[in-house]
Amino acid sequence: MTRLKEDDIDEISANLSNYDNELVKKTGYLLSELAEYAVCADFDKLKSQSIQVAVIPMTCGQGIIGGFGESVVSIVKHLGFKAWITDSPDAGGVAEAVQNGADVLFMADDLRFVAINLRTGVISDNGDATGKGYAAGLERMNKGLQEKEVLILGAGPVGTSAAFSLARYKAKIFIFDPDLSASRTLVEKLRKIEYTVNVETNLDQALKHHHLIIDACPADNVILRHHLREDTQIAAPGIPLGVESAMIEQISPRLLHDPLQLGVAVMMFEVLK
Ligand code: 2YC
Repeated sequence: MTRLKEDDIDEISANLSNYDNELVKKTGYLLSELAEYAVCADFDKLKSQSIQVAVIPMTCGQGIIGGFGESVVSIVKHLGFKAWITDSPDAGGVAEAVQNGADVLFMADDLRFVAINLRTGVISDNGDATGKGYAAGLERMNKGLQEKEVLILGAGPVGTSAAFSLARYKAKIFIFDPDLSASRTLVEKLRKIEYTVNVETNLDQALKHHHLIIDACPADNVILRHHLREDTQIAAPGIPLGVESAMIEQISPRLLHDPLQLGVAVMMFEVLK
């Protein structure tokens, strides 16, 4: 899993309304609407005012990322909820959050980024939520994916979660992972819900053939100029972005990519289900 750097996230808090404008242009949905859509929730907005969310910095492992907790708070507030970052990190922060009446906790160490609903016990994992959010974004960009071919790059937690959402959208799923056994594991997981996934073994061929792509791999310079067509659309949860930098400007109206926003928004609505 890619660890965010401070400069990946330092613009989030100040640009959330601009983020929403861009998202509406591409998907027709605001961040809050797309996150609800991704988890098939129909959330009563009035209740949001009564829900308290605490974000707890975690110092373990490689420690705190400057601005990470603050960015999560700003995204959750943008969704209409009350949120704050605890004064203390770690166990002290958890105690502080509970003592101050938090209903939902967000916290991330080096391995997991989770949201926990203290009232219901519902837990959302960032990787799973991000996969759902980006599959939903691509589906809304296309006003439906039924029978459409979608290529997923990366059979990790995000790509796997995206595949389950694509199955719900009845898309024709193709998976490429440099590790063939990872692709095969994903195929087996979807077979359990009787959904077929096709394995791509040649990346260049796959990128030349497919124009609906979920880039869930942590590599840059993977999707290159000669892969891109007028109708190419890319939902890219992967950090760093896989599109070659010279092409980002040109593809941007048909590109979904952010370091944290969509995944956090889906986590929030997932723990309220
Ligand atoms: O500031 C803190 O509390 C740090 N302990 C947060 C560490 C987050 C590490 N994980 C990541 O950077 C990525 C994020 C995109 C979410 C999942 N992994």
